[in-house]
Amino acid sequence: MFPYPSGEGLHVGHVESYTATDIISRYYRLNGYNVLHPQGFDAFGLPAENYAIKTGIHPVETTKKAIANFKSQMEIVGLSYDWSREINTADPDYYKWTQWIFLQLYKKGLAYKKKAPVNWCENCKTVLANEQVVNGLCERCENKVIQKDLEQWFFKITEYAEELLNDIEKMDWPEALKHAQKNWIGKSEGALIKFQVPNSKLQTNSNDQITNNQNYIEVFTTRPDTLFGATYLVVAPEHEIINNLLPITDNQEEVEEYINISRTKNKLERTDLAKEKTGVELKGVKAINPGSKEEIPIWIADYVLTDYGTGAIMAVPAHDERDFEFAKKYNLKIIEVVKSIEKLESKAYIGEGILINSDKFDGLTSEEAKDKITKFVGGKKQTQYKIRDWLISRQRYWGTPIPMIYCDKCGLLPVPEKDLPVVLPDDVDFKPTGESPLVRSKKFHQVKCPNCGTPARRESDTMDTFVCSSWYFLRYADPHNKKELASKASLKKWLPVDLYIGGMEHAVGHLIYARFMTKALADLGYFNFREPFLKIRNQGIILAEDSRKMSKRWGNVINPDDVVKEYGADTLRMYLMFMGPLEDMKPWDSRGIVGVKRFLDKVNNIVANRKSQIANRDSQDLEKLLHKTIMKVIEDIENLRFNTAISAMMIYINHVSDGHTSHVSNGQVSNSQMEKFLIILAPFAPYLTEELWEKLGHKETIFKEKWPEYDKKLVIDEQVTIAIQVNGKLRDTIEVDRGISEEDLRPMTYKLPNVKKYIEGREIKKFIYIKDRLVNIVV
Ligand code: ANZ
Ligand code: ZN
Repeated sequence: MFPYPSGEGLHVGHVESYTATDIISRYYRLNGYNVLHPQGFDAFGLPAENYAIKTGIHPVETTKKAIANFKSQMEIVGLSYDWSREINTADPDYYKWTQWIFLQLYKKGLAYKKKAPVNWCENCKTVLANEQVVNGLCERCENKVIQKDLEQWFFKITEYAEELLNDIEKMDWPEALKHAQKNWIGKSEGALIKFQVPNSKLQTNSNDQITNNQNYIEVFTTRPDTLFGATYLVVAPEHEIINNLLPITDNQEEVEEYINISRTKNKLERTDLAKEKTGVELKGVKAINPGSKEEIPIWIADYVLTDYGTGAIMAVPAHDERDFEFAKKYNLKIIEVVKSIEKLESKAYIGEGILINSDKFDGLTSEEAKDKITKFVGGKKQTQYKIRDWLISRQRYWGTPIPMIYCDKCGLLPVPEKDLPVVLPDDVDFKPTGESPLVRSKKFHQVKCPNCGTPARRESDTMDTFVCSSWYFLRYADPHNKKELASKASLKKWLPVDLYIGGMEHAVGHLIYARFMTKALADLGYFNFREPFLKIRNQGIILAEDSRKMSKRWGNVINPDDVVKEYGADTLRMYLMFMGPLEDMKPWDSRGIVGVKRFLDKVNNIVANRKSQIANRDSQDLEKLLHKTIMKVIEDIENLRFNTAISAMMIYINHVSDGHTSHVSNGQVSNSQMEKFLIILAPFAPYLTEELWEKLGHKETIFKEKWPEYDKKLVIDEQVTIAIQVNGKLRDTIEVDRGISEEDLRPMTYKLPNVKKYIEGREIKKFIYIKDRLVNIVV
């Protein structure tokens, strides 16, 4: 995942994931593959703009500086990127295509403008996508997010909800990521059911201006089987029908006051299960339960959301927790309609079961009743998703301008493709006011209508930066193409992405947007694949030495530059890979880094200090260990288990340098053995291995070598260790020749003192032998 080029520079988390893909890339190149390992910069965004507001330095300047710094840091840690394919989302040559994509989506009806209640951050003075609201707070500044009714641009991601859901299982992704996406998409199957609101005033109202004077309320329910237990209706405070009902309620003022208060609350405050529910009854108006034909009251409550289902629910307090709590508080009727096994008095029974108090449906199971009751009342089946269309417009400066024009005569018009890019002006006062700063750039804002030529206005909102990053991987295939986003041939050659590594924080933002974009562009005919990332791995967060999150506030941030200065880039790379499994959260440990440094020093010493004349005597033990090491490193790299690959290489070097259990000593390692070892170490430690390669007399770079093969015969152990159990309990182990027969093994096990103790004087009932692995003696 490409970085946002912040002024802070690269942090160790970046280096962790970038080293992982660097090792993979170098490994596959050494194995003869063509590897595309690109890098670029997600350069638009709020931090640069906020910094500009504070200091007056233009985001173009700060971004340029930050990118230069990032690149030099990336070079220093030895990341083998193809810089000829570098991209920058804030570059007009790039965002021309972001705008072009917008236009294609617009033409397909996948981009639209609509007035809707949206998330608004009063501090950032902009709207936010749902994915950018975390626990009711702005992801950026952690201020409270409120709802506002605003005209905004959306991408119709909901049109792909079902496919986005279904394709998840086909991917090689971490389970946690799959789970997060499924929940975010949030599919529910249920029914739409209409409740009549008979009221003479409404029905005789022939005022044509009221277009929504329907006399029913439609609800979405996942439990139509509980219809006979629906003792009241609840509509969201924003529901349109309130306009129709308000004139005929007896408590208008009270209702209006309630609606006003609920406007100040955000989604989390409204739906949090732990919060006490509030509501107000529309007094004097009733609805008819279409099952029982009973009159039931209508309430307004803000725990019902306007943008889910129909914005109205049938409340079944006996079987829904929120409804139960609400009914208890306001003394509303509770009718049990699903028989529960347990007797629940202070709680709703939310499970399914056998129907009761449901007239002719009594005795049916919930499952059967769902369909039957829906049919009986003329309802219809409905699938509902939690995911909302993606709100992509922002009232900020530092982003891709939305390529649309407003003409008083011709209305809303797309900028003709030949006029792209719509370039971001630089004569702008960026102070946020709630309106896009672009409005204040006359040269930008005032244009001629592309249709009739009269003065018109440009759209002044910019796009969410997640639009820029929703397609960037495609551009790597053909980054300098002036005519197309990327040529079809290049897309076919390089995409989809084989391996994508980044943080889990992008689970439901970036990764859903990129999937949507891929599917939409595939449908527009640009390529055949429908998923952008075949394999994803999330790197774990690296904590500070004190096991807290690294933060300026705690003063515990590890700066990669400092580590490189003190220990070298190879040590930093290898330490980050050695700390633990890539996906684990793990704390920094200064002693660990010293250990890695010592290992690299040993490798250096072995090559630098050896005498060439003794160097050509191979030792058989060492040769076998080398082949085993090569095999292990291959398996581990391919499975992204870099830490255990490094352990295996450390074991080998300990043997070579006579550090450990082995009788093999330094002088016995041959040149050819050392060369093979250097090649397998090279993806991890490119600097040192390149240097030592030269010391061994080579003129070409080590990265043009071929990955060494291992000999299958040499990696098989002749000795195996067999575990000996007595009655299933491990009592001893024994080292024997591979393939030993039961007859040979049996007497040997009986003599082992730890086994003898447990079998002496007892009858041996069974001797179970699993070849080369385990014996279980049953006495
Ligand atoms: C009656 C009922 C009876 C319900 C029962 C549940 C249990 P999921 O699974 O999340 O889709 N609901 C529908 N629209 C809503 C809205 N806009 N705001 C808040 N709640 C809403 O949940 C679907 C259920 O959530 C629906 O089924 C509805 O309550 C409620 F024993 O209808 B149920
Ligand atoms: Zn016009």
